[in-house]
Amino acid sequence: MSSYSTILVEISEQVGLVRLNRPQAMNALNRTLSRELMDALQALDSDAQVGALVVTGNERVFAAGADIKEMADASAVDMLLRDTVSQLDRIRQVKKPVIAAVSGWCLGGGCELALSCDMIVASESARFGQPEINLGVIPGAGGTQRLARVLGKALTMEMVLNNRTLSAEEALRLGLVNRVVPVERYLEEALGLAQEIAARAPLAVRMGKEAVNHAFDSFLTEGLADERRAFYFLFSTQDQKEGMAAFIEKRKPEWKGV
Ligand code: CO8
Repeated sequence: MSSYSTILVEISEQVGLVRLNRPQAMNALNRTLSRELMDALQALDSDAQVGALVVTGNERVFAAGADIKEMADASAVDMLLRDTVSQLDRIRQVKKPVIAAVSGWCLGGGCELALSCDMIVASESARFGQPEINLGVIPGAGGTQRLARVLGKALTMEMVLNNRTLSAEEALRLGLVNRVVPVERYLEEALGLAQEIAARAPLAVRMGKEAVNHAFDSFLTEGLADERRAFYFLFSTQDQKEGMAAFIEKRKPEWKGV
């Protein structure tokens, strides 16, 4: 497990902890990180000593989304062939409960990763958003589907179409997160919750997770596939090239609608 370059993994008291570790890039989910994260989660899932998993970033950022620099010049076909989204989708195969411990920015693919976990423990500084519209694209790893299921249509539209972000308190009130605690305690709180669940009857926990997920599963697979196709398609537009170049060059994009 020590051979990962973009994450840190540890196991303690029946809980497997994965820390996203690209602080210089705000934990942006590049291809290596996405693959390593899912490899680690699957390895922990099949480790008999582990009963629950926690995914976290650092105090300042959970993850600022997919790596814009890695995909700025990609064509739609490049995106389809790389299919990084399928990498992240592997989280749906994890059988043990996965808790996201979120502090600071939780944006784009980072927000989608947190939403793919079974529960979210947030620090007071957590901020959730889907800023893809600023880049000339849309969420690609489930944001449109999972946010709509929890928040409903009105607010999800604002988030996806106009980069409306949610504070930790709003996210708690709206049912997106389980708990909000001071920054100093968010990881400890998530680990504590994971330890409590890990000490419970393993098979009942597994079936419980599966059963709750079934409540959300109908049409999810279809919705995810539609969203993914639209996300990849947008890489054939000039606006995506402009939007991502503008982010990297730290300027305002000029949209052309082509
Ligand atoms: N990708 C690549 N590099 C990034 C990213 C990113 N998503 N976010 C930040 N960085 C880099 C910056 O370019 C900067 O690098 P450098 O020092 O070389 O200039 C460094 O991280 C620090 O960032 P900032 O200087 O911008 O830090 P600030 O504290 O001023 O701002 C923010 C922090 C608000 C998080 C800001 O960095 C930001 O807005 N980031 C981009 C957020 C975003 O647009 N996310 C959506 C990306 S698209 C996406 O996620 C689509 C998901 C589809 C599927 C996922 C598959 C994996």
